[in-house]
Amino acid sequence: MAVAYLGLGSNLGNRRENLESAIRRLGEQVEINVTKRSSLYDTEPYGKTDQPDFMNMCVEIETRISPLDLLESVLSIEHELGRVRKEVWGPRTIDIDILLYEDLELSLDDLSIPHTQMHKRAFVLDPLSEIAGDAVHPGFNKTIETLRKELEAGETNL
Ligand code: PH2
Ligand code: MG
Ligand code: MG
Repeated sequence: MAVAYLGLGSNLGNRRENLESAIRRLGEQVEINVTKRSSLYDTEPYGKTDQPDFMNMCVEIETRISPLDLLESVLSIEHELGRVRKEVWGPRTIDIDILLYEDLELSLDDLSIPHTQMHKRAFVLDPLSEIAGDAVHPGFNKTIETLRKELEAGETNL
């Protein structure tokens, strides 16, 4: 079994319900078990700021499926939950990002692991450090808790 971490976010409709539905659907996939979940974080929109606040969280999963099959699975759950892709970084009912997959480093057109922006985003590192503080980011060779502290202190990892 591979251990992977996903970041979830919602800023349209009933945000909490959207996150709960996404987690339920993830767990319903035959080859995915949701093994840990962080608490929920109410966060200000990052990047494109003129949109509603987000609710963010992270989950740990155990899975036998490959990263690309996992991507397909999360995209289909986003689609089922009514996500419409109108603009990059725009408001969404649900966003599910693959953050880490074991200690894999992968860079494809549609999928990069670790997620290329995760170390710059408190809305990812805060919930992720709750459930995976000791997990090592293979690109930086630093733990999630270290990355979280560095971001908080304004030390940038570019
Ligand atoms: N997702 C984005 C862009 N900005 N801001 C917050 N607070 N939370 C998000 O999940 C988020 C964002 C693109 O995926
Ligand atoms: Mg995202
Ligand atoms: Mg996404």
